[in-house]
Amino acid sequence: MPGSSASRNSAERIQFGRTEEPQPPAQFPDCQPAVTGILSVTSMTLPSAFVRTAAAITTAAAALALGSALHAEIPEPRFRALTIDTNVAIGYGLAIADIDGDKRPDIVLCDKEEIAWYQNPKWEKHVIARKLTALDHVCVAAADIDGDGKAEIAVGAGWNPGDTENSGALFYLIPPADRTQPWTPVALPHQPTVHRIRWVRDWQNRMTLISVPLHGRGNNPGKGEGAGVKIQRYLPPANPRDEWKVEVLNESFHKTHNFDPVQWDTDPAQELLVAAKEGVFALNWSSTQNAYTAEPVGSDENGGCGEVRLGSLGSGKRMVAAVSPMHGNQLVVFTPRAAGESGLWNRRVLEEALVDGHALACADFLGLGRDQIVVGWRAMGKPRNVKVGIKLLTPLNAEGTQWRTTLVDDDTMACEDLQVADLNGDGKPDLIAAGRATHNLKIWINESH
Ligand SMILES: [Ca+2]
Ligand SMILES: [Ca+2]
Ligand SMILES: [Ca+2]
Ligand SMILES: [Ca+2]
Repeated sequence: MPGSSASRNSAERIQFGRTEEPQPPAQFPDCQPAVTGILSVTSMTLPSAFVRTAAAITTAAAALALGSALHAEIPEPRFRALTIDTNVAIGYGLAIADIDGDKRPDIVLCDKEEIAWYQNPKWEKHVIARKLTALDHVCVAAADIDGDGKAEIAVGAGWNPGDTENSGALFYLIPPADRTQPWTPVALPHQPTVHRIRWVRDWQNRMTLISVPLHGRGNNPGKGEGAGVKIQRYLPPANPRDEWKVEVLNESFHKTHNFDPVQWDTDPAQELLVAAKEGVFALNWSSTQNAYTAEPVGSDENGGCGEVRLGSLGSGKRMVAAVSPMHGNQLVVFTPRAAGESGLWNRRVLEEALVDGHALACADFLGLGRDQIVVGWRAMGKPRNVKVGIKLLTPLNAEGTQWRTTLVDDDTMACEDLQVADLNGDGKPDLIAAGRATHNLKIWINESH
């Protein structure tokens, strides 16, 4: 039942307090494709795993057969795909937030040379910034930081991962009264290779901007050795044109490709799960040490991790999903040690045939009371006959020891980034993704029962 699953889902969310995008209060009319995009609507029960190697096919088939035998009651997901934009240059980053204050979540896209938002429910595109730097834009953060119901936006740009001295840029965008018109950029101090930013709630209930660059200053970008990456917090002043206070939270990791603001403990501040060459770590403020501590969660096996998201296996049990290594082939899930045991979490490989895994989310699309994992890959630099797409992995038990793989997208999405949000207000999480080689922005409305 959608209603009971939604309540179960929100109970989980409150328990873990995981970062949630603003949710609309009531169901919206059906989401519609933008008139500018090529309409691509499919409704299907999705086939089993897309895999390219015989070994992987065998593994997936065996897992599916096992899952079918033991858990025939777990439904397959159903999605209705809509293409929102077919002219995306690279589609570096997505953020979902209500930009215009109508309580419907909108889609913000950070593309190579523009920042745009797509207005729910018709998805009209509004370009609000162009070419903030000569180099590409690379990331975007959007959330309502002042409580007026309309999201504030920050952008990372100046992208050149090969220049670990002089690249990078960071901007706060001041909105005009009409938020469909161009916003005014305010440059903030930055580290080289700014790569991922998010608005994160701190221990004083303030929304602060967290920046996680990819490399430490002066690092060899291939090896990721030398100075650690400076993970920074920016405190917005009342007037965004005034000086922003900047704090370094951690500078001990390398190749920190992504992070997830999460609720890791019982205090109201959000903690950060960071994916790095060294593994996965939970950054948490320690009042006794008066500093940020880094709790090791996931190992550096296979070259560490490049994507990370917190999920739930239900009944208060957490899981951490990750792509290993950066731009990697493996989808892994870390689950906590048994009570009383210390050390790194248990590591389980769910997929080994990803080609350039680059996007990840955990959400309960099926209303199971435990999350599924969505992973997208882009096959950058590979021949076009190497397929791209998105898979959804369903834990078939509460221990996370058996999984079923479902193909959500078969070769139409070279997934650069993906996000989950309930776009149409029906209580079921939907999927949003942006593609590089496929030059598209798509949503998948969740029609699972
Ligand atoms: Ca809106
Ligand atoms: Ca606001
Ligand atoms: Ca906390
Ligand atoms: Ca929905």
